[in-house]
Amino acid sequence: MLHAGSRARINSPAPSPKASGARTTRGPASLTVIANRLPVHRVSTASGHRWESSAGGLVTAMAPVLRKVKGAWVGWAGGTTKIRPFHHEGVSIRPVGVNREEVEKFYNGMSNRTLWPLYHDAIRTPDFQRSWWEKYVEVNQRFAKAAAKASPRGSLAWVHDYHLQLVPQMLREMRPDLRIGFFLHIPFPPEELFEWLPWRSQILRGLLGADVVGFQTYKAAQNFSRLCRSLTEADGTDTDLHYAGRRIRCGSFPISIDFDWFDRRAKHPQTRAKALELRAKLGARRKVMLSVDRLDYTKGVLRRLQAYEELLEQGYVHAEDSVFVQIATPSRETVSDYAALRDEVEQAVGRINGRFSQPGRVAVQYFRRNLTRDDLIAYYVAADVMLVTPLRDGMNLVAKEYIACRPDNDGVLVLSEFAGAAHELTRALLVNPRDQTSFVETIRAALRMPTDAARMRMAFLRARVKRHDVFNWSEEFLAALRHGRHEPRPRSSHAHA
Ligand code: ADQ
Repeated sequence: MLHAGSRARINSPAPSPKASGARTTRGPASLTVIANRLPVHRVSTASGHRWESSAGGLVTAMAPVLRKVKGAWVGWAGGTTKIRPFHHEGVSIRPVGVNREEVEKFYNGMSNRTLWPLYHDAIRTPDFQRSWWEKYVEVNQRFAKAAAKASPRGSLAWVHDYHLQLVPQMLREMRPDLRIGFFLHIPFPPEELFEWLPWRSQILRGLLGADVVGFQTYKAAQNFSRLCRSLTEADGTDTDLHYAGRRIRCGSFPISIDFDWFDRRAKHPQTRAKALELRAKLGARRKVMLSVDRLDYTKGVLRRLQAYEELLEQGYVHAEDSVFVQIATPSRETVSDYAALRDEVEQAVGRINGRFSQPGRVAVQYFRRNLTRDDLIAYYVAADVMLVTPLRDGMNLVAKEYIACRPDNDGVLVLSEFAGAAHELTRALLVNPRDQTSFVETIRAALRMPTDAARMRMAFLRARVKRHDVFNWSEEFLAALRHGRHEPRPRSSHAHA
């Protein structure tokens, strides 16, 4: 998903050869992507500004397909100034205007204070405000209108994420000739949580406007289908619903990364040199543990720090022989829960360092900033153990990026059971981050894992992510959308990573 600002400053990865090669040649006749954010961001220059491609999985996956079919991308540019449609690298960019009040109510309010926490196990209590909902409806209507205008007759429209759940139905009413797909990047909650939503049936009906509704996991698809059967007139099975005289396919389409691109960058001599330099700075003989997250309460940063503090407290690790590097991207800082989280994290880092750091040996290295792709990859290459331990996450691409950056099959991934990625990456060390005792034990096991065992696990993980990369993901979704067919993978088929 493209969060405002979350990836705007990182370098765009140059697409791997697959992106422009044979695997994307079977493109659709024409495609419109509808996502909250545009795939470009504005960069100021001496003579004004220019548009640059944003980084991130969705842009990497969709840009080559869109270029090929001369498709369009409907989205918000991030500010409140009016921007005219333009072309960028062969893609028609169709900006949707969002004014200040709408940013507050549609984006910060309904999207990020109602839907985001509700869909993430209500880790923070969601707030329900009618005025936010009204703006959500209005802005969704605007996106639908822009998509209707941008889409040629009989073409495909692919709507993304929780900000735009009403768009499929709205677009269908305006343009019944389109085939409409929807993909949710975040979890879809179980019935007992979703039912809190005052606008629950409107949201379900909005999604049922699509021909294909895709989720990160089979469980999420199942939650959706069950809710549709109990709260709307839809009937059918977990993967095949009938509603308003139409057939709607639901299924899991786990998103992935451009594996080859990360793999190549990780092997590059410059990256290797940068990683060595990092290791030398961190302490060449120290074990390096790494976490990379948006600073979001779903990512479990505090629990991870607590587990690390216990490791230090118990004397299982010492600042002389190990270091934990936490890289955190500032995110949604105008929302109060996020500002509070930042304070709590920074206090915890200060407390741990105050207790356990040694002269020249800081226990927790904390960086609250965006890194360039190359710097981020150097950290992935430098880290002995990667801790990806969200309390709930749709997928989590960081876990897959770390795997792609371990061409020598070394390194150990500790992964939360509550990340969508855990359904595929079963050879990681899986952990329940709320169970501090086993969390501490799992980190110890990761630090002490014999090299052969670690290599075997990593080889399996790499094979899985290489086989199922982001191009594979978009092809599968578009094939289902074009042909109305999707062979859902049973959970067990995700398990042979
Ligand atoms: P996010 O919640 O943003 O995405 P994630 O999947 O981990 O989470 O993606 C984060 C991306 O930002 C990664 O590509 C990572 O490399 C990058 N990033 C993080 N911190 C960074 C930093 N400090 N500097 C530079 N880059 C940084 C949502 C859902 C996820 C789902 C994705 C895609 O919440 O569950 O995997 O969409 O569907």
